Amino acid sequence: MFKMLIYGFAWFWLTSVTTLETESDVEVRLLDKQNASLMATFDMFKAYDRVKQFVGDAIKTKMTDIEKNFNQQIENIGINLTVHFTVNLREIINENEKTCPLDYCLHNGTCTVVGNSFNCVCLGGYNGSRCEEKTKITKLRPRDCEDIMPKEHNGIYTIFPISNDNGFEVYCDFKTDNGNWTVFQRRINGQTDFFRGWEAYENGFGNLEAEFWLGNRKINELTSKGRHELRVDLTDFDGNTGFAKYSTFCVGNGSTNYKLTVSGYSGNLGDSLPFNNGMSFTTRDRDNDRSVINCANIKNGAWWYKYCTYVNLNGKYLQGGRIDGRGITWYKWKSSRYSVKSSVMMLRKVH
Ligand SMILES: [Ca+2]
Repeated sequence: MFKMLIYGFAWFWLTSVTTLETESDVEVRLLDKQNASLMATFDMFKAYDRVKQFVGDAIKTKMTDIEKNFNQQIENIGINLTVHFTVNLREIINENEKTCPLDYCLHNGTCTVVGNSFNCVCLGGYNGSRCEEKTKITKLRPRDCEDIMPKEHNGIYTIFPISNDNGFEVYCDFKTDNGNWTVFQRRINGQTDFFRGWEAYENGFGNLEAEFWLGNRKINELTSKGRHELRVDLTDFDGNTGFAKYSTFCVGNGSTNYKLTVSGYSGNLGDSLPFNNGMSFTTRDRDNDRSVINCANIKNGAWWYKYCTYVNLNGKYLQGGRIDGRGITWYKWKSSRYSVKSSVMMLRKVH
């Protein structure tokens, strides 16, 4: 019926638009060129978007100077009216009053008018343009440095090894040798005392940004699941550098006195570490080595001493590479009497 009226009276003046009590109807009064009136009632329960826009404009501008626009709209309505009734009148009115439709934002979200559209600010736990989606809660708990994202900067990150729900901080190296290394020892200037007892080595000490020992308990946690490799980087006082990698590296738990498992050498420092393979950790106050004396005291450090060692990276920091058997040494690189300038030990999961 409506369609017929539109084509039959295409040159009517539109004189007023009135909203009826039922939200789905709009009453439109038309006049032809002889001022004969016609009242048309639109079923607006689901109005076509362009009708919605047009009627909104009509209300807002109080029916002035819209004849031309109306005629164009009428043609469009005539074609699409039965197909595209999608918006109820309440929304039309709300838009013209510049307020949000009732319950536009779901789950108690807050709605604001932005230009010709609406914006929802959702409560915690919801997102989406109308707060319709429940936010997926994903726990970001990296197990090691490999899980850290993004990997832009070397530095301190909190990780959560499988056996540790509380997590702890480590220094991650994302640059060296394809990255993803967890650094567990660093010597650079001798400002941190490494001649310490069992408890200190068990729990760790020092500054992760500078000199430190991460701690045997944490090293055990980091190497207890899956296979890991070890990398050691050394620098002498002339600026020469060298490295050693071991494709298998594991430190046992406290019941083994943090026993070392290491094998699979590559690098240019020389293969000096396997001598310590299978040994427990020894500190100056806990002698687990095979020597009649305590190697930690002789070597001024703490290590997986046997009787005693070819590698002593927790030894005494000696300025200028001074010749001293208690220093930070790697036998096959600089003998056991040259103390290096810097030492870094780090581990990484092997896939
Ligand atoms: Ca001993």
